[in-house]
Amino acid sequence: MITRRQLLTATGAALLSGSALLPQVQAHSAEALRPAPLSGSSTSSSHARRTRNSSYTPVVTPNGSTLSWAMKNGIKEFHLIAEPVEHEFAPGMKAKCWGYNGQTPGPTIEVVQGDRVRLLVTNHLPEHTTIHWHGILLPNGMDGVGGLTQPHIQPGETWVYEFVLQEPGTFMYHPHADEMVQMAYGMMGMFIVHPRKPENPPIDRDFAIMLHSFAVHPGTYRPDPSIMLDFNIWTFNSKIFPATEPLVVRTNDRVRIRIGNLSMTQHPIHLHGHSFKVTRTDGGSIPPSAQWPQTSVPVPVGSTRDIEFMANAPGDWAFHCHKSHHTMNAMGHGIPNLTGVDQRGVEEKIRAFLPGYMAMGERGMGDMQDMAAHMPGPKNTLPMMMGKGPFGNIEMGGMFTILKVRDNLLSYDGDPGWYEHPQGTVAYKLT
Ligand SMILES: [Cu+2]
Repeated sequence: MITRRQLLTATGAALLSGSALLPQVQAHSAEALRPAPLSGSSTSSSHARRTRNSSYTPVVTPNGSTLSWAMKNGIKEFHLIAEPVEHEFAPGMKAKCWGYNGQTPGPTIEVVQGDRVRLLVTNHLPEHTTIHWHGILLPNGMDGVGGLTQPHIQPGETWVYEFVLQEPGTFMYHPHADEMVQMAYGMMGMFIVHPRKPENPPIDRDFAIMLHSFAVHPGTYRPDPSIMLDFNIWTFNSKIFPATEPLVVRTNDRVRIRIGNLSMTQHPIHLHGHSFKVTRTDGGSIPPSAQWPQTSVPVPVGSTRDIEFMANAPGDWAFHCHKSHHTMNAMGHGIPNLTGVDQRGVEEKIRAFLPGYMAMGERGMGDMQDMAAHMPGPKNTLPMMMGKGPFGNIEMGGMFTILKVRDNLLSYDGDPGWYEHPQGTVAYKLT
């Protein structure tokens, strides 16, 4: 069988290099060797792709964006504004968060190894802040640790960080000032450095996902920074399923997913239907001889993991944290265990005090999603599960999304819908 890549090579990259639908072709073309563009535009998550002037496949930040920049005398200049953000985790639940440039996580910073960057940081928060560039090798005074390497950035002030990116990789940024509060409110972002030399083999689809958790008690709107372990909102790029955007790829695309973790617990991130290798951490690249095949990667707190694989299996593949509570939403927490308890009689008595009370979970909790649909819950919170699939409820929320691998994809934009299974390839009921 001829693969798509072989076909493209055979037909000649030049022939196809103008097609926006075949971004990977341009990696092989002369266009890829042109100097970097003079300005970068802010791209919405699913529209990012290799442009004619870049030597890399732009990273897609699902539900997020990439920070624009301007070239000033050979320096790439970025501007981050630390500010309060009204954030929606999924329809039905909002919170008063803090972030950068109107969002949590902040926009992804994307540069090339060897670039000199100037990062302007303006503080529109009610208290002081700083930004630490996590994992990046830089002069000590640019490290952004309030009190240790610089005075704090007071409200209204703009401070400047300037350094040269020495190593390629997946890094992060976050405050090193009142961390417990500022990070609990959502202040963080990804910082991606592409290698100066185009990658071989090239990456066709490159995604960035920041893992985080929030404690937003039902009926409240401000994340609780005093919570240390018992969070109730577990997020991919500060969104919970089904509000998490799917990862859309073509069959046989070479895919990288960069995962950062600035929550307070480790997350084993699991991909269905594929085998991947961990190619890099925020400490550097892992030599091929030390990479082993995996389907789950533990992403420790305060670190990043890059995974790479060939998306060689068409379908809708779950991509999620393997801690089962982390694929549940707020109302799955701190509930009484009533499995096996016959609650007849009790239900009516409780209803006299709590109108609308319904007995929960006598046969397990699989019925809870349907119950939640017609049972008014407390204000500003979400039922423990709320996904819907082509075969019924997907009984998850939280850190869950779907890798959608398609043979005949015309565009990476938008959601291609549910996978249409070839006949005879779906589990069936014995009759
Ligand atoms: Cu987890």
